[in-house]
Amino acid sequence: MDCIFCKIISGEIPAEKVYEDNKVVAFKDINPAAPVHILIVPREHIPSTMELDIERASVVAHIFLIAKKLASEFKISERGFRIVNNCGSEGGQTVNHLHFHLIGGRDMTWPPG
Ligand code: D5M
Repeated sequence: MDCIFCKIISGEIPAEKVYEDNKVVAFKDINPAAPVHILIVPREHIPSTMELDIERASVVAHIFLIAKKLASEFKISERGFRIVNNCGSEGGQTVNHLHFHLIGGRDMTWPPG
């Protein structure tokens, strides 16, 4: 499958991995939007939130628990952070493999652009 995140998960292309288990992989974003910018992705190729179903939805809860753990490890838990999922072209999704951005280490603004 021609999916860049599947290739990172399999090790076919390099990435700075910061966590992995049997369900998810987390690695540093190649184009960081903040001092801490980590992507957390399911090992399974789910194209976007729109393809989630009840059988696979539990991976999202797992991703949030890993985000919490990484927020502590990367020392952004005390001041706060943002978890972002972009879905579809108007949502700003550029890689069609479900992923959550963990972003922190600076003040955020609202609404996002
Ligand atoms: O976010 C997709 C994100 O994926 C974007 O912030 C860049 C990042 N990206 C793309 N290619 C790579 C590689 N090879 N390593 C690490 N990070 C990568 P989206 O929500 O789809 O706009």
